[in-house]
Amino acid sequence: MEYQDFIVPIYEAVLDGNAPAAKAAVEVALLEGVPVEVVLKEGLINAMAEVGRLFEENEYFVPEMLVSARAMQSGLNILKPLLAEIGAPSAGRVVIGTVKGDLHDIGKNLVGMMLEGAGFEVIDLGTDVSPEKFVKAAVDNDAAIIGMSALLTTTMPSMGATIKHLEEQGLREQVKVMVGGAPVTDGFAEQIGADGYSPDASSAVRLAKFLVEI
Ligand code: B12
Repeated sequence: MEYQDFIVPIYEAVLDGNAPAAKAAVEVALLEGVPVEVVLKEGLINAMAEVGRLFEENEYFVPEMLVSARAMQSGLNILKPLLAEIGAPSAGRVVIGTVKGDLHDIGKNLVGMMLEGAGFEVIDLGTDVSPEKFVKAAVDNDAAIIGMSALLTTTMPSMGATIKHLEEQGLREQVKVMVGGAPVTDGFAEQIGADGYSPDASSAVRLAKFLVEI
């Protein structure tokens, strides 16, 4: 059998949002000797790219995207230790979190999973993340991007505070900042000096790739 015969079931399980099938298909592919990078790129990453496309075409909605992202994650969890071993190149590290005072994390999680699906290493700080914590995590992990999510108009200013804190630490040039969440707009992103805004998880992947120039 060809590699492709083991890749198709992975791809389809992710598109179907079937996490147990995705996990099983990844295990079979590895047992059959398909290289880890091929499983990752041609199976999981390509499938998530297709999910992103379907979402943009209004064929998939947030619930479908969430179950697909979870299926991708269950396959990725098996690959992670193996990828670390072979030192597969990552697209870059992204520190992501929901800003201080804000506990909404569904959109942030989706963005994080889509970024992982696109080959980024994601360090998820969770919710209620202070500017200091964002900046410290970016430094500690040598991150290329900080991604902040806010769902409340009252917590949006914390995004600006994080950018200020980056500037104060003399790190603004080293780290790109992208922002999102339902109340956030392009204009707001520009006003606080962020490097980019995107309205949903699939365009967040495009934005992240643009910011790290890949
Ligand atoms: C679910 C929900 C909750 C849940 C959150 C559960 C959880 N684990 O997240 C619970 C019940 C806990 C909750 C609590 C509250 N909520 Co609430 N909540 C919502 C609701 C219904 C949906 C949010 C959601 O998950 N959407 C689905 C996801 C997929 O969409 P998304 O978050 O926008 O994310 C997408 C994009 O924005 C983007 N994106 C998101 N993050 C990022 C980050 C980056 C870097 C990028 C590039 C892109 C990006 O990509 C995502 C995927 O496509 C919204 C209503 C709404 N329409 O938004 C209200 C809403 C956000 N909540 C609201 C309020 C007021 C509250 C409370 C204050 C209520 C209260 N009085 O207690 C509390 C606040 C708690 C707190 N401190 O955070 C208001 C906010 C009003 C305002 N203008 O500020 C809203 C708008 C409801 C309303 N119409 O009044 N809430």
